Amino acid sequence: MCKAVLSAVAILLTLYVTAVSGNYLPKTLLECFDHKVENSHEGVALARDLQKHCLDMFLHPTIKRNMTTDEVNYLQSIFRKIISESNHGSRVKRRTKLLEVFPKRIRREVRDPMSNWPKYSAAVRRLKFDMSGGTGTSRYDTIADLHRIAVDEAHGGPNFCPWHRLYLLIFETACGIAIPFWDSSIDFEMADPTESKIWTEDYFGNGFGEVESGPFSGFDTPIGPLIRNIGSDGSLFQKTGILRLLSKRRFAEINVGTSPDGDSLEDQHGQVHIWCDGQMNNLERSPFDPVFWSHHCFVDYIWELFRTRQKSLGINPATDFIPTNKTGQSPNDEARGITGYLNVDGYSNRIAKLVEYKLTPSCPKCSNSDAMHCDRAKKMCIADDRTVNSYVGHQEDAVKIANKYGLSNGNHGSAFTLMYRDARVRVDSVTLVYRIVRKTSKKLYYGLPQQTKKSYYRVPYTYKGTFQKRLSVTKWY
Ligand SMILES: [Cu+2]
Repeated sequence: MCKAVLSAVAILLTLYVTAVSGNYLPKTLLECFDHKVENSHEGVALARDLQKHCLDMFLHPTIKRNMTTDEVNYLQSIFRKIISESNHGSRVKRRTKLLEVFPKRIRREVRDPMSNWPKYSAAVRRLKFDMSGGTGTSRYDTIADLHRIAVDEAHGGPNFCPWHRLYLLIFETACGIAIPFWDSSIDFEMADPTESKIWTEDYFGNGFGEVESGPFSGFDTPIGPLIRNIGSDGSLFQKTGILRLLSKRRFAEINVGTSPDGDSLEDQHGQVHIWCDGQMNNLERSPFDPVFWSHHCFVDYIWELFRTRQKSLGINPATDFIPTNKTGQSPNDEARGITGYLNVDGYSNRIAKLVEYKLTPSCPKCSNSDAMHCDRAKKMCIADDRTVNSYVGHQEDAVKIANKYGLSNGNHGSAFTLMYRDARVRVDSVTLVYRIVRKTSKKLYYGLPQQTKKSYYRVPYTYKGTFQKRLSVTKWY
């Protein structure tokens, strides 16, 4: 009780001091409001979701929790499965029966009817709500948390590809079914990729606002409900960019920091994270959006195409290392968080052999997919428009969140760095809306502890007129 009073006083004091000193909003919160809403043209409902998302990010401090023994044991059991599976090929025949751990991992494009998307996505949902560990953390969340632990050792250097290759195997083993990859260059070819059928209940669920349709609806994450804001910034994979990578010979030429032209697989992949936004645009927490697995599976697919080409050029990809002084990124360092594995295993042909990739759909058939078609002029498969807008509005009470978590400043992890702005993303000058949103956000923030639901909902509507006007006149491409 006393604590509650003290913290309430502390909050009021903070508000008073910031008001007097002229810093109206905490910087992180202001930046989030500004950036998200500036880049959003989907109307009031989305703006409200985004404002709430900013509050969530602000109010949830990063929990540096340690894994429980049960969680560690669970992960260990998965590692052991993969180890025995990868030993399979090198052992004598009599062990064959014993080691039928996993049916062949055949990975296909999400929208290829053979990809088993319905089965796979159901398995993901099962894992998300699998609380059998009894620790209050679902099996999905335990695996997703590994990424936060390995942020430094798995990004910004040569270990990006090998670490994520092992990471995909872990998730896939837990699901018990091959991960379908998302070739986002199929969507990039559309006039407006945010209209792709992939953002419907048949595939990833809605791309704007909190995810409330499809197999991942209602997913909660450590930084609030699962949310997306597709096409606001960044870029999807582009065929020209992929071909550029595939024309290189050595790993160092496609690696971030060592590629001579500043182009790398990791940078290109980061653009897609930014494009999806929400949890996907949070370096530590991105695996909490299941889109992560299919996106990273495509990154791994590109790497495998690269490796295959290397072999044809007489280069062994399993030993094509780059010297690095980055902590935990050397080939013989342990793969961070993946006990029993070294980074070198991620490069190995033994691990690569566990997976078989089917080529991404191509013309004229485009795998007979119901979500893409062959453009005969361009000679490439292009994603279909969804026929209905899958966005479902959502209303949440900011007061509840504030009361539950208290107004503490939170550190929510660094974002994927922005390399360049793609001309096709929906960014144009929104000075007027921007100014109004700043004002309403300020009100929203100040009002948090006492504000009634009614006045909270009134806030976004104050700029409704402006938004609708802009929607009718704005074309982003
Ligand atoms: Cu990552």
